[in-house]
Amino acid sequence: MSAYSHNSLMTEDTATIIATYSRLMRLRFATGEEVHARIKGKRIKAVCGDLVTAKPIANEDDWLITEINERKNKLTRQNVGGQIEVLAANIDALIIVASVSPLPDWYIVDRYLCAAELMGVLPIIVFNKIDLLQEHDIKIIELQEYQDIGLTIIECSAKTGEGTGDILESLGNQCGIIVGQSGVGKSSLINQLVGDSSQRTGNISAKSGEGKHTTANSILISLQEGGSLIDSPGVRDYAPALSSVTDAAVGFREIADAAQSCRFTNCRHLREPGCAIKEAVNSGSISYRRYDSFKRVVRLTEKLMEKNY
Ligand SMILES: Nc1nc2c(ncn2[C@@H]2O[C@H](COP(=O)(O)OP(=O)(O)O)[C@@H](O)[C@H]2O)c(=O)[nH]1
Ligand SMILES: [Mg+2]
Ligand SMILES: [Zn+2]
Repeated sequence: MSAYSHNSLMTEDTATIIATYSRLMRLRFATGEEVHARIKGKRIKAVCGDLVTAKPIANEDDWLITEINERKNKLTRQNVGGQIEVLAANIDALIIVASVSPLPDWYIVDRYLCAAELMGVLPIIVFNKIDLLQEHDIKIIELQEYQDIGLTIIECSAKTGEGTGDILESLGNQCGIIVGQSGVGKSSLINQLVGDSSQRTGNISAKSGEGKHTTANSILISLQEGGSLIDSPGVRDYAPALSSVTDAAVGFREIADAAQSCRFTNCRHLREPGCAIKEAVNSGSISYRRYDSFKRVVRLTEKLMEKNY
């Protein structure tokens, strides 16, 4: 699409980032028109979901992003070097996918949950590939634990379509990002939910500066139902970027709730006397696995803080 078709005045306009490539981004204007754009300066990085201000570049099809508008929120992670990376912005729901195969890493599910709680967005746990289950009414203890703390669980199959409509129903007209281990079926779920083949994952590519076609790192797809979905880049070992150890407790809702009864207001729920969390774990009202997961997040955060200070 040519830059000239967008508007004859060639002025600045606001658009949403709907795909990111190594250096290029795809923007969609409110009119529905889409263009490719570059960003000014190397240090600012726009992500899917960002609202940006962009202007046309004279004699070029590409636009130039001049500003990233203030973000309502952002999903971040800390990478192995301890640096904080933004994965997506302005999201309403975190759709956390685990599957029958590869086997779930529940610690990763807990870390995404932790991020969702801290962002204050709706977490939706999706258990995919149920078509691979031998017995249909098998009870998965971890899913039961999540249900017990009030989380939404959707069991589905991207292959047969079973249960996938429930994801759309939970999402409504909001923007959700699909996250989870590689191979659990995130892209397959998006394809299943979108239906329209022209919008399918992997079909969105762009010419890079060298003229080569590159596949998007991350894409945002609008659903006919009114919501939108972001297919997140594969992250091997997700760790939330927490600013303090106390953030970890906020990220585990049942721990945050029970912490009101700890003897010390600054209790870290590790070795402190009068800790209501340890009592709850001993009595079985808080899952030992979730508590273990919480402690791992605390240790991760401590490591990150050592690296950054
Ligand atoms: N049996 C079965 N296979 C699935 C299902 N969803 C995805 N797959 C397969 O799992 C593999 C990984 O899927 P993909 O969508 O690329 O996972 P992603 O890495 O999370 O995006 C592919 O071979 C899919 O065909 C499902 O519901 N049932
Ligand atoms: Mg994928
Ligand atoms: Zn405590």
